[in-house]
Amino acid sequence: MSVAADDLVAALRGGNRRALARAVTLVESTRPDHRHQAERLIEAILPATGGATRIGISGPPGAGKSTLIERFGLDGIARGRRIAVLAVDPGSKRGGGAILGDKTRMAELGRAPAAFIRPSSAGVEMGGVARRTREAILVCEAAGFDTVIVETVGAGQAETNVAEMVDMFVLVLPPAAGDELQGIKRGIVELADLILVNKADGALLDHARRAAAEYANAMRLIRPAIPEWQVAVRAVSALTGSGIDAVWDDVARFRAVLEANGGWQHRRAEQARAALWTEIGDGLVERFRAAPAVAERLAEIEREVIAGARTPAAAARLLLAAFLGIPPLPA
Ligand SMILES: Nc1nc2c(ncn2[C@@H]2O[C@H](COP(=O)(O)OP(=O)(O)O)[C@@H](O)[C@H]2O)c(=O)[nH]1
Ligand SMILES: [Mg+2]
Repeated sequence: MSVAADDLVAALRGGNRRALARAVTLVESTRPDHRHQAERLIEAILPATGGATRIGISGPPGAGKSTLIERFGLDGIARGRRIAVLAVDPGSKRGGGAILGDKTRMAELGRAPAAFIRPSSAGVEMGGVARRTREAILVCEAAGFDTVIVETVGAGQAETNVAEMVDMFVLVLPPAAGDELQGIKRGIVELADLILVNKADGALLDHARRAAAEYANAMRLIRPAIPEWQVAVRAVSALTGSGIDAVWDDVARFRAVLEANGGWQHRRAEQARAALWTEIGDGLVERFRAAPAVAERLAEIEREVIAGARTPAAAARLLLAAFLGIPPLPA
């Protein structure tokens, strides 16, 4: 590595915040020369990574995720934790504004020397976001953060992707009962290791408690992903802080259970395997699109498929054969 790159690694390992910010910017960049530097950087820091508890926080917009992360983060700092927060937003259009608002909301946590908050810049397709976030987690770990929180801004695929890169997936829900709850897919609930029904304060207190009881009942009917871990459901208030500090105990218990049964390492190993195949898939598609033999026919064949003149399967066989320079496989 170059001297400048060595310096960046050393400063990062020393916990220097500007170096950390620069390193995250580097792994977020899509410029090919930056991409190359980022890969060298990750390689150099790899032995210093893996130590943090990686927590994903998802839930519908407005549930109070950012407010909760700030409260949770400040409680963690009081317990001696060092907290990094990464916000992930695959929605390129409305992203910026939402994240900007979040940043302002986490103002107190953002000022704490033991915290680092990074809103992701919007405008990149999902595959790119997943890789950037995985690498940003590693960078935060190398800088000495023992807790990395990934907040998803926006819904849908982002949540599944985040669940696949963290140790513990926490769902934050508004104080509304099951069928009132829109935009939350059952599949997402099934990914949760912990469910927090937020806004258990003031006029919403009873709603939140009732919703938490309903979710707890529903979760008991789902076969737990980890037999030793019954998904906990709590009514909390990010505003008053009620119940938030106890979440740190849940995190510790969860980690202890998974470390005892091998689940912790197993989850990470499976995530690494899945990430490998994602990278292979993305890399192949990129080369496929760029190959002249494909590029010159792609638009036309795509049109034929759209028009129903060719089946997707036959078109894919044709293009793959062109890519590989071999005769098309028979159907
Ligand atoms: N009453 C109440 N309001 C909350 C609580 N947590 C967040 N809010 C409010 O809910 C709104 C959305 O919060 P935000 O943290 O931005 O939600 P996010 O979109 O999930 O990140 C804001 O107006 C918050 O002040 C809570 O515990 N109680
Ligand atoms: Mg938010």
